[in-house]
Amino acid sequence: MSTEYGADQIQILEGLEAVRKRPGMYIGSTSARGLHHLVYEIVDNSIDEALAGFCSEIEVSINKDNSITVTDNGRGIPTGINSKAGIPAVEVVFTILHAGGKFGGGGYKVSGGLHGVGASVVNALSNWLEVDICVDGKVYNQRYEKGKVMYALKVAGECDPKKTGTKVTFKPDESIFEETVFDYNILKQRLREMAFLTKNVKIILKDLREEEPIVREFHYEGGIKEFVTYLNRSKEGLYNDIIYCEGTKDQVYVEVALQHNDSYTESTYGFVNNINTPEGGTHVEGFKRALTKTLNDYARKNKLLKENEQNLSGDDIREGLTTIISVKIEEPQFEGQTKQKLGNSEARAAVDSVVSEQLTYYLEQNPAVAKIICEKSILAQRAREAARKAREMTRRKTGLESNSLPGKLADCSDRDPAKCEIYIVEGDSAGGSAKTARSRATQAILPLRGKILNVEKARLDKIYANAEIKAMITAFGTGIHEDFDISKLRYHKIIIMTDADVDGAHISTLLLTFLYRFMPELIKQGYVYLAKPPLFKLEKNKKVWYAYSPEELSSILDEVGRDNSNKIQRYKGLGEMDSDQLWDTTMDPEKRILLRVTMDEEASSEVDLTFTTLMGDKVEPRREFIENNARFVQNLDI
Ligand code: TSJ
Repeated sequence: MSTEYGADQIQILEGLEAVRKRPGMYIGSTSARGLHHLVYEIVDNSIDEALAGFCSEIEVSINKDNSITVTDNGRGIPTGINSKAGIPAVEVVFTILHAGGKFGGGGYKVSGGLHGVGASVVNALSNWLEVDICVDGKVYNQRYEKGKVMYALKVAGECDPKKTGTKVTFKPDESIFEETVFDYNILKQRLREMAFLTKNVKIILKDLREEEPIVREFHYEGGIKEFVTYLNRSKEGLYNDIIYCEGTKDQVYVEVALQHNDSYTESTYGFVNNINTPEGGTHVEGFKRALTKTLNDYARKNKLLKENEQNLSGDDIREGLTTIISVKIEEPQFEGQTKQKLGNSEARAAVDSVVSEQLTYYLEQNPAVAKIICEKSILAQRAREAARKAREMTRRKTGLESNSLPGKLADCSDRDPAKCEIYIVEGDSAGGSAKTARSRATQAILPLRGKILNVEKARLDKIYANAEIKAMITAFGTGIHEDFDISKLRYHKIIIMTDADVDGAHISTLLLTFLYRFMPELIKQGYVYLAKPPLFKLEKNKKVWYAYSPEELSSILDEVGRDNSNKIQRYKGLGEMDSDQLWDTTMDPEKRILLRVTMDEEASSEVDLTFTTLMGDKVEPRREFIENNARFVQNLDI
């Protein structure tokens, strides 16, 4: 069969061989992340078809054998012979490296995975891949194994002559990927994002591995406007509109949606060709410039800002603002260490121009909303000024920079941060037990009293005045914001230890929120942990077992026998344990369970949401969070 293919085909195989030899070069990694990228690479092709105006529905199925099927109702990948390669265009797509997009003409390639490499890479890294194209009432089919053509493109059946579309099924090669099981939640999150970014396309995700298949549909007619609504869903909007700007300039298509909410944090998310840019870049810069200038011009013109008053800063205007900036650009240039920052200067100018023009118009048409935004920004400006003063005071008074440590801290004696740990403990009584239990040389204890301030609900001046927060900042030694210096960190393990109940979980989240907002580097570099106290104690014949979950208790009971001599205690709080028990179960580095808190950079908008969801006032999303909260804490480190 393959004798039909001449020298070209040999070259082609060499191309895909290179992909198999060095998969990381083409998909970033062969971990779970790389595995999921395969799906995005395929789906991106259907998204392009939707952007071109020919596709309205995309279905992604996770099959029982962990293969993936992507189906769309687009025009179908062209089956005719590609004049340059002398083989059907579809075969070019799957067997020639870096092919894609431009062949066949008319295709406007804008979306693209992180590495923009396309279907041939997925083919090379799949045990097998099959494509079915429905066009003119016929189904064209071809199969590949590890990138090699199994047979020439053939007509394999008939389909509804009124319908067209493409179906691709592939099974990732287990000898290449370390992880071969698809994670429904990861795909769900990314496909939802894709649906927000591509209005009018319906994306259906099916998990057929379950007894009862899971089916989710993502379809947002409002596109990124609905994305902003979704991100603000656990907060209160300051006005009803989602402000929306759209336009094309210098061949850059720009879409921006924004709304202020009642929180004090800024959430600005940039996307380029549907890919998240966590490090921002020119598109985000263009937006910020336009927003700051337009708002100041409006405030001056309408006397909301008096002549003797200072201009509003960008930070003031973006306090509590959620923004999505989405640009589509033919040849994006990515910069920075991780290539996640947009570099094209025409994107800066395009976003600036589209937003300046349309936001000016919007403010003029909607003076009530304009007034709310200006007043909110002026308040932020005042608070920021007050905070600066408070911070300077704090710095002097408590010696944020000197080494006068908080009075409540029981410090350790060792001075090597790599060996030192600090336990942040809820309540004085548990703090007392922990101080008795600890290993003095390397374990420091900081007991916190009462309710921890929710930094999502407070302005900076109040935050800096808070005693518990001041104590943490001084104990860690790093300083915050512009003063932050991770090399000054005094402990390489910051361990949050709270009761194993709902209140304890709430306190942990408040503490994590503080760390995430004020010292994200600590989380990013893996210095933050949650202690895991046991839930049950089982005593039997003078022997003691501790269980950290109901399942564990049950399996211990199975082992020792379920009879009347079992004495089971359910721990409601750390306070119920004496110091020996606390040491044995939760603090002894040899036996304890620590959960490292991690942050997935790629999922930054979701992490953000996780915090605000839990912290916001609205009850419904909070429940949803508690149900899903497992994904936040990972890496069991025993
Ligand atoms: F490439 C691929 F295999 F990854 C793939 C491509 C996978 C899936 C599920 C769908 C697609 C795909 C490709 N869907 N729709 C298209 N459309 C084209 O390739 C196409 C069709 C017609 C024309 C034309 O100019 O007539 C141009 C293009 C790019």
